[in-house]
Amino acid sequence: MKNLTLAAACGALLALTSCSTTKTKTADGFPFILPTEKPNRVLSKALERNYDNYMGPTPESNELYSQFRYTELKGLDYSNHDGTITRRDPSKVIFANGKYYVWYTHRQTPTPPQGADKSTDVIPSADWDLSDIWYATSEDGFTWKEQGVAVPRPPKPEVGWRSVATSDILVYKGKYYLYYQGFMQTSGKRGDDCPVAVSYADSPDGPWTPYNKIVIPNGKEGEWDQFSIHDPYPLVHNGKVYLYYKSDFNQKPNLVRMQGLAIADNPLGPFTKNPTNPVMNSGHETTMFPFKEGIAALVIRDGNEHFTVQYAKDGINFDIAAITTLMPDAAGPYIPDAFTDTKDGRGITWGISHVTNIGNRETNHALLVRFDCDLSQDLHDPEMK
Ligand code: AAL
Repeated sequence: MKNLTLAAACGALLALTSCSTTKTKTADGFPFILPTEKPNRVLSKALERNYDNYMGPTPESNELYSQFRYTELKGLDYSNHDGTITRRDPSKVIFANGKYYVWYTHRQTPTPPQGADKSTDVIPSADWDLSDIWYATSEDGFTWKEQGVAVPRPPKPEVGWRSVATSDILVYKGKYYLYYQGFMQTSGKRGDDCPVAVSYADSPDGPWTPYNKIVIPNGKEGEWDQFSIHDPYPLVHNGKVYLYYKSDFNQKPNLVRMQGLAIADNPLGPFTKNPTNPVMNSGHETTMFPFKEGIAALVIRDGNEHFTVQYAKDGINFDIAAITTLMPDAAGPYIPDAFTDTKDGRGITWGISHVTNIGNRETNHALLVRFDCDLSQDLHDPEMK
């Protein structure tokens, strides 16, 4: 009896559905069901934009739209969250020797950050001051084993003597390159000023040899990137090393950060800055990945176009492809084709990012988390149900 009722209900539903799909147009010819192609009629500005400006007219059809999920990492000890230990600004995740690797800024100081005026040789000014680059490995991406220091800050006056922070990894012709911010003064004394340095190794476990030279120098006086080159982010594209970075017009106005590109034939340079820099008018930390024939980018936090995912066929001229929310800060995705010079980038589904502003004013620090998303050609489920 129950089955019969169910069958009858299904029949009625089918009849209703087929009835409504036969009548798919309104009086003015606009379909009831949102068409995947731009309708051939006069459209409002919002509808025009819906078809012209994004990678698809709906989240379902837009492979660069995703929501984000977060999971606490197991295995990294924060003791009592008193702000004396921080882990932040993770690199991309790579897979080598049967496990995942991530590098990050690690600070362990007697006190939490105290601001530039109170900082000393042992008291940090900012969360990333007096830091070294550490690394961790994992077999499943959720439980991580901290392996200790990869690149320590070198003795004065070498590049990065005050702090080495915010690293990212490049694997190129069987060698490993870690790029990072090399601070030569306390962050916050004038601004957050630093150039980019690099160390290299034959294995992801090191030992790392510092190149001891600046590889991405600050811009000339008056240029947008005069004071800081932050968040170096290398990929292999068009047979070259494409290294994206962030700078900030001397941090004025404060809520604007932009991103530029420097290109080299070899990981140790020389790098040539793209003449139309900055290539991104918004964002904070850099997060790019090969997508189809071009490069996609997560644009978080600062600027008019924050909380967007953008795309550039040539890796230089970026357009907004999707707008989203709750994006991972300083995301370091796992990108299987980051260094293969792919012409059909598949996208990303997870990585490590950081959460800042943990604790109160006195114990401020950051921690690493895992994010999951679906910015992938292979498995696109924007809501990740
Ligand atoms: C981060 C990054 C850079 C800045 C500081 C530490 O979010 O943009 O690394 O220098 O903040």
